[in-house]
Amino acid sequence: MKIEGIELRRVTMPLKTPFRTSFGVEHSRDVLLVRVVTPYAEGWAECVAMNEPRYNSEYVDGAADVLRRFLVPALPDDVDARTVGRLLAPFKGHRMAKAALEAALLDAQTRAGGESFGAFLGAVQDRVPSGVSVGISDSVGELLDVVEEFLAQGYLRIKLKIEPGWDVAPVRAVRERFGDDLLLQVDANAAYTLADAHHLRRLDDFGLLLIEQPLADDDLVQHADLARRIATPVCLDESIDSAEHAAAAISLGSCSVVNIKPGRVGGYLEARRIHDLCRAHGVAVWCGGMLETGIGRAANLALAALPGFTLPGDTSASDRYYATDLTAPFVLSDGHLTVPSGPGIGVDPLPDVLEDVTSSTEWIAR
Ligand code: OSB
Ligand code: MG
Repeated sequence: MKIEGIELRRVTMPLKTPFRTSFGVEHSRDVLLVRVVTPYAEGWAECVAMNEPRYNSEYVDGAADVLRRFLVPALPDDVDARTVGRLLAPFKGHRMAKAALEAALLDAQTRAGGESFGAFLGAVQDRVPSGVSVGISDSVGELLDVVEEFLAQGYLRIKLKIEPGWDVAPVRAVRERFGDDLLLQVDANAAYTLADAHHLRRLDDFGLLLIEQPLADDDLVQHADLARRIATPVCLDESIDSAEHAAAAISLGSCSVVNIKPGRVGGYLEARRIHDLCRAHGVAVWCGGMLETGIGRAANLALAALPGFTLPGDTSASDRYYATDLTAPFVLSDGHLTVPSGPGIGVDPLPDVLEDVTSSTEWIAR
């Protein structure tokens, strides 16, 4: 596939309500979009790096910088999207930036071939069950109202963000109010240490599906220790940034579930490798999110339709975060989202919306 040029476009997407986690509060999403232009088709992708390096070490200005200085120039004029991972491997880290470039090329290539991204990846479902990630609230009463509203919309699984001081009480309140049948899990974003093992064991009483990333991202050994001390299944997010990390985590017993985010692991093809590995080892996976617009959401839905995604993901509807999405909105139907079936990721940015939210564009000609 011949590349004519690549556009880096920054858009500012206001969030409907602030989203609070143990690492910070987001009020709006500053998104980097990558558009690749080829003679046959254009490809779009979304870089999931956030404004500040708090979730992991990447941040959006850094992603734009490494793309323009190193990653885009490393591509030959004629490239098969499936080789991009190997071509970019000499540059360490920067997985979110690499993932966006690879995804834009995969979109262009599958569009040109008239194939949907889901079909390309090996999707076996035409719709996927939706969960929702619920931020830290100011009070338990407020949290219960928020959860009630999401359940009324049809979400099939609730994930509560937790941190020290906001864990057992909100979990107990949600469990008591909405009953034992509610699929409920928590995400600590690395806010605890192994010294909290005793405290975290109190969550065992609430029948949680899993606890996501309780400890530091670089601590597979301590996660294995914790996993032996609590009954709630341990799921890893930040700790898994490649198939090699997933293999190590499985060998050590650090987790029994993995949250797969394509951006975090360097792309959809690496995400699929992690899926394949976990599936072979009987480790459940689900598709995480990074407050994506419709562009990233569409591609995530294709991935979440692979057979090993046996738990509902954070693949929520467009209106979870955005009053106006960049694409035609993804709407919940019976608690599910439909996997796009058109060529490539199956969605395009709406020109008027895109124009409105764009703060800058940069064209890198080849
Ligand atoms: O840890 O899963 C996470 C959002 C931003 C960064 C990290 C995380 C999250 C979420 C929300 O939990 C996922 C989503 O709804 O897109
Ligand atoms: Mg997480």
